[in-house]
Amino acid sequence: QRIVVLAGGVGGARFLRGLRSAVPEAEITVIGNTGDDIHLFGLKVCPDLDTVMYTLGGGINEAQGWGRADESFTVKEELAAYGVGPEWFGLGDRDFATHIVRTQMLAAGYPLSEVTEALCARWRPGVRLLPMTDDRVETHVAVDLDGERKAVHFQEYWVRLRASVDAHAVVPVGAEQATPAPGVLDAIAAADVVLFPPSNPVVSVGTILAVPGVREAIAEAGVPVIGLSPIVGDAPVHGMADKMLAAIGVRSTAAAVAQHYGSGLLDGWLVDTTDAATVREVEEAGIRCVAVPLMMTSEEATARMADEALALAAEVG
Ligand code: GDP
Ligand code: FO1
Ligand code: CA
Repeated sequence: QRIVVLAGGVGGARFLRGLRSAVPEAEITVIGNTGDDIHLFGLKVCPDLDTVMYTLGGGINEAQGWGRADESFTVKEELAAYGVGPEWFGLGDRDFATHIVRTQMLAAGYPLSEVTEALCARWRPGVRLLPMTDDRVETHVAVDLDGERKAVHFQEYWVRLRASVDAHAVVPVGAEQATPAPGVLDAIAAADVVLFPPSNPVVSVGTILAVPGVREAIAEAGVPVIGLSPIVGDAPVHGMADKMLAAIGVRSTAAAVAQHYGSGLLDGWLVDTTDAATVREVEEAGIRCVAVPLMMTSEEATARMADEALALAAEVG
């Protein structure tokens, strides 16, 4: 079985760990979001790709969901002693090594997809991890700061500002000119099923779908497309995804997110059991919908979610 998953960071990575254990024999290709990528201290940082790689490779800080386990911050402290920031983004010593290797390979001319493959040779995530594109795409968020409308990098909005101000627009800068990374369209065309994990619908899955050709390839593949809601009971399970949904005029409910993806893209949608009352609304929008427990409290619970998604795929397919 060939499974393609469009993944962001923490939500995508945790789901993938459950999927991998639910179907160990499946060939899983992950198309990772690179809109969160940022250049810091001259280094290229890819938070969502790294979160997937570390989580599946056993190197993640479990409590935090991102960054390395057993981390120290000596380099960051030394940079701060030189007055070199930003101080609001926490890069640890172990994590720094990843960004150094990545930046060195990029400077030598390797595309991000080959760099990611090289990094994964160490972590052996058990899935094929592809960046959505080798081109530079950076999500920017329009906000009002000091009485002025400004566009800030997504990480600045999310990490420095903690999404404390309203977002007026979310723009994946560069996406329109980007092309899918090698292997992305082929993986979609060869897939038996495409899954949208409980990732951020706007800045994770939405950004991947904004790369020209990806959405079309999914529609043309003619295989079941199944999503799992990141919204449970009118709020994101973690984080501030509601801020991003508000920016694009979508309510923070499981049903609204399903309708935002739309029946032209989605065949099936899983909502949490607490949202069972919304199943009808989703089905009336032409999307098959089932309510099952969607809290990723353990790998076993997450594997059950993956099984439910694949069962729904078999049903609609
Ligand atoms: P990010 O890049 O680190 O923000 O991660 P993703 O975009 O992959 O996923 C973020 C989304 O995961 C958030 O909007 C959360 O609501 C959702 N999420 C996190 N944990 C859970 C969970 O246990 N269950 C569900 N259904 N969603 C979750
Ligand atoms: N998230 C934070 O909230 N604060 C941080 O200092 C931070 C550092 C960081 C370093 C490396 C990395 O791969 C991820 C990191 N993240 C941090 C998470 C990252 O910003 C994610 O993109 C967001 O949480 C949302 O996707
Ligand atoms: Ca992300």
